[in-house]
Amino acid sequence: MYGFKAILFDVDGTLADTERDGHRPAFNAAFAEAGLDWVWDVERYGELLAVTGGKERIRYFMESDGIRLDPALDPEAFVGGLHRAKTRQYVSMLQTGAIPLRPGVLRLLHEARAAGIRLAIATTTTPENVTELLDHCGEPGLRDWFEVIAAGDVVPAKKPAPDIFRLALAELGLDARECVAVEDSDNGARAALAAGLKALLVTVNDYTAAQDFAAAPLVVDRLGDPGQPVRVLSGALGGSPFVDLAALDRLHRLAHPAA
Ligand code: XBP
Ligand code: MG
Repeated sequence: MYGFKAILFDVDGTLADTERDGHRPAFNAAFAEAGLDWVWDVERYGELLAVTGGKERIRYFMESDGIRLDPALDPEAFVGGLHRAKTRQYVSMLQTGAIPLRPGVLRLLHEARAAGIRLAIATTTTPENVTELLDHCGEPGLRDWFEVIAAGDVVPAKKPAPDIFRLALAELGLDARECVAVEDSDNGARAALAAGLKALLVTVNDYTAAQDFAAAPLVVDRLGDPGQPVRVLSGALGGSPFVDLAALDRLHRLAHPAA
């Protein structure tokens, strides 16, 4: 029996390493398709990840690079069109199965499901990107394991605002104290904490390892699997060699001693 009822997962950088080899080339393909000479290399994209949301990231890039649009063009329509093209490119990449889940994700999802722990997603990315990722990661029906998929433009403000986590909690009908959250980025960690999700696990990746996670109770380099131990960057797993339900239960008990 565990002290928490649900796990809320972020997607990009958490369930899968999607940014560098997924979203970034999809943006570049959309720019090329539109006849633009914009190219986001790995380093530049890392800087642009400071802004969550694909449309928001394009706007931020244009502003920071002083790119002026032809006054005859409607900026919203222009950015919206580019982003739809990017999503099309990204989805076709996902459909080839090119983006696997991170080590340990499927094991932990299986453990949670077997233990009756409810599963939800709270992500900034476009809903279609979530379902296509889950449909092409080799576990048939995985998308249906998630009771709630809160994604994209369904909320007024994106991470680090707490909105998407609050929406997922509301749809689960649960209080933040009854849940654990898993994130990968400082924007995501701030969003989860602002939503009251104190039982927060951060699994860093190449783009986020250097970010500030001082406020997160447990930070690791990945969920890990048997034979693939985890490196704990802050906090403690309490004896588990990788992130399992017992480790999350310990995290939850420390975050909510009264629960
Ligand atoms: C990360 C994001 C997303 C993606 C791109 O989402 O900031 O915007 O980078 O996806 P997460 P879209 O909350 O899962 O870490 O282009 O669909 O926005
Ligand atoms: Mg993320």
